[in-house]
Amino acid sequence: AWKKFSATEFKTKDEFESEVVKHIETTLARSLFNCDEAAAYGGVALAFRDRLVIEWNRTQQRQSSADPKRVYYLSLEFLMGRALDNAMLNVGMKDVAKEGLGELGFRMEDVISQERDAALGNGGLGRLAACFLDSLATLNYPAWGYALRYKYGIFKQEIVDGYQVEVPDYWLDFNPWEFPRHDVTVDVQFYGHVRKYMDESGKQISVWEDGELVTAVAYDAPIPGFGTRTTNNLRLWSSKASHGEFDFTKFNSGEYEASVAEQQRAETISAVLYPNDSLERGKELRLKQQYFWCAASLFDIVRRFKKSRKAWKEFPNQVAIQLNDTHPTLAIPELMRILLDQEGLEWDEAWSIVQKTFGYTNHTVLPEALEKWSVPLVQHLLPRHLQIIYDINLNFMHYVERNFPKDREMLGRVSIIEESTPKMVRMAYLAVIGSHKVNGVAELHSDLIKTTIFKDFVKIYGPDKFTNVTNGITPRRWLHQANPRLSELIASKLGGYDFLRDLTLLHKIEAYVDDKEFRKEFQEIKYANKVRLAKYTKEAHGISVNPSSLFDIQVKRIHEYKRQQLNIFGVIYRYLELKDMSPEERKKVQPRVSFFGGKAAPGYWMAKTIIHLINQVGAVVNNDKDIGDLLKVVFLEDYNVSKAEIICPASDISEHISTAGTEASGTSNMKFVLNGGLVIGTCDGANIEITREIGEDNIFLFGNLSEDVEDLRHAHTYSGDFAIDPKLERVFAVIRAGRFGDAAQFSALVNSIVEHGDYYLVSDDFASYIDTQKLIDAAYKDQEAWLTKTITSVSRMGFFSSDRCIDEYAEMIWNVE
Ligand code: 26Y
Repeated sequence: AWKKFSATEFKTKDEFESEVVKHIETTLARSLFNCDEAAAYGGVALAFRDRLVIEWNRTQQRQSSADPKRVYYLSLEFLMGRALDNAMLNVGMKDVAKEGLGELGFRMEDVISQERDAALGNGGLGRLAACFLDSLATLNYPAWGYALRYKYGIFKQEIVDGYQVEVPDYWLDFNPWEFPRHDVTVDVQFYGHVRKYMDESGKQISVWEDGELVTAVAYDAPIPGFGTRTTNNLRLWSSKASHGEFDFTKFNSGEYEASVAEQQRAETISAVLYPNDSLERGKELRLKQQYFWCAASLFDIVRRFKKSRKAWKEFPNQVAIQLNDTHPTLAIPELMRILLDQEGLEWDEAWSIVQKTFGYTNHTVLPEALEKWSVPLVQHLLPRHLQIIYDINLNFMHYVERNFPKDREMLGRVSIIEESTPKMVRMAYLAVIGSHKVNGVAELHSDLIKTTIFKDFVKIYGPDKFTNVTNGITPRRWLHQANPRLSELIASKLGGYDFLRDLTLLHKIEAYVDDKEFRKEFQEIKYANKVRLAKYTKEAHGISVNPSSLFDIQVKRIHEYKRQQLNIFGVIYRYLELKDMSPEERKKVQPRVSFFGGKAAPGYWMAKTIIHLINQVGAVVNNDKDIGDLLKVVFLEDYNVSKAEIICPASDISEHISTAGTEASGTSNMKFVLNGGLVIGTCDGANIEITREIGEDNIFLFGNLSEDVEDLRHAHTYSGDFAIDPKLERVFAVIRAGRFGDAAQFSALVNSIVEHGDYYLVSDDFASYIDTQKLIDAAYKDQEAWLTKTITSVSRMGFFSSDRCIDEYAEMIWNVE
């Protein structure tokens, strides 16, 4: 096995065992005689943590003395998943630990699965941030992540009678991976008002006074790189009342309850992750979260910069801040406030520093997901920031006016302030104006933002401000950790694990595409991964599935634009066709299991209805004696990162079937293909680049193109002869007939297509989807040809490493080495 560096702690299994025992008996104060798997997990995690911490301290010390330009990745979400397996693989002692654990009477998998997921995110954006941290450390970039230490991560999903029920995710009762830094705190101000006056030199001074303070306390988590000593830091802020545990004046005057209430009010700020991933709702508490986190992080960043005693103009040479979507956009006016009000810089100098410091990544073109905050709310909560935003806007309006004197409409279109009632602050515009680079997350998406939401800004700033960085995934977690046998097979052919640090080396396995032994092993690994998922499905859901069936998987947040409804309507159509067949005909059919998984935002009724329909269809189909193994429908409860590690290696086909132009990139498409699955997909997001890399013979594309979407939508509403596809009409007929339970429960879903304009083009793409699924059935029959496609695809996935992606950010946006 590969070893990272000369060991600083345990080197042998005996030393490892004694470390584990020491931690169980002393750190955890548990007796070895009733040591369960939870205690074993604790002991192992602490043993590995000790090793990580040494390198973590060294990395931070090295960086403090070299004082290079640092990257700060501001993201409200980091979907880290579990840390132990990752730590073992990155430190490179998993084999030693496995042996040692065996002697102590435990199985590695059981111990690993004791850990709760760190689920501080909703979906793709949060997981992308986690992959980026892994790559930043692996590539030795001096980088910090900044986020909130939510007490509750994304809710746990339970399915009760086919419906989603949300359960709070309290994940912190035992978390060995975080280190509270009670000495690293920042007082963050809210509310109050601004007093302006002239100083002796005649300069305008603004003072933000009164209001209330909430204290941010830092909690740090080590982020180990793979094959390197670099161990970076993820800093999470937790909120607490700023006067210590109690407000002593109130406490002493007998207002005990009031003082505790204030404490709780402060703690509410970092209490819970908002579970919406596409609908912006303008809640005051979310704005408070955003400012609390931006203010604490910027204070921290500025404090670190000031230690170097460099001039302010050096700030952008020392600091690059990446905004993960608009959620941290308040960092822009906050840095302005620090530079103007606290450091006394002039506007122009401050603004130039700000623009050079920030980069902004956009993850969506859906209008309902673009953040806007009402002016009265910002005025109330952050009065000084609102003034600064107005000043930024005023300067910007002057600039636009000078450069586009003939286009008077332009001013209203690009103003940061939307002239609605109430007025709104458009955060995406503020982010564009305050950054030096704006990037989308896949080629199509980066092109689309230039022609839609940011069209005018391309005219104003020129096209060079806008760029593309196609997303990637870390091959350490999504290949090596999730699919160790495949990783080992590849390593055996490539002469080692270098491909995990340079994924383009994968191309060398294409030479083995005709190698009998290799093919056999590759196929066996896929089968074993399907057996693993089948076993999980039986244990978790009591549904037996045959691992020889074609495994068809769609796992992602539930959203109309991602079109799980298209998938389940397709499943119903397949079921109806099977029912129509004679027993003889059925014998020729390719058996299939349709797996679904994903959470619906708690307030998103249509998404919840889709989950309900999937479960109702499963209840009918899975118990139909005519059907048997020919079709099974499984809804995998509570899809999360650790489940994705079991699911992604087990697909034959995965579905990435969003309405063209709506999915910015998608990243699970990459995970499935890297693990030897094929894709059915639309020409959307990164599917397009995946096709370019692996070849169009190796992917099943269908459906309308993004350039046709607008016309189709228009036709639905105005042409008058919009007719539902006849096959889809047949599906609707059986739903209406109550075949899957009370039809009324699904009427809104059906009517969104039949009566309300089919915004997501389900009917337009249905026939093409069904035809393509038939092609897949036929293709799967030729197992040898299928295997060739999967091996070829894996070998061509090198481009989609998040390492490539991070190197592009470093060069094009951050200017760091
Ligand atoms: C404003 C708030 C409601 C909000 C919160 C979370 C809005 C959006 C989100 C999360 C968005 C998200 O996860 N976007 C996904 O980002 C991935 C990484 O770039 C993309 O691959 C994926 O296509 C995109 O939907």
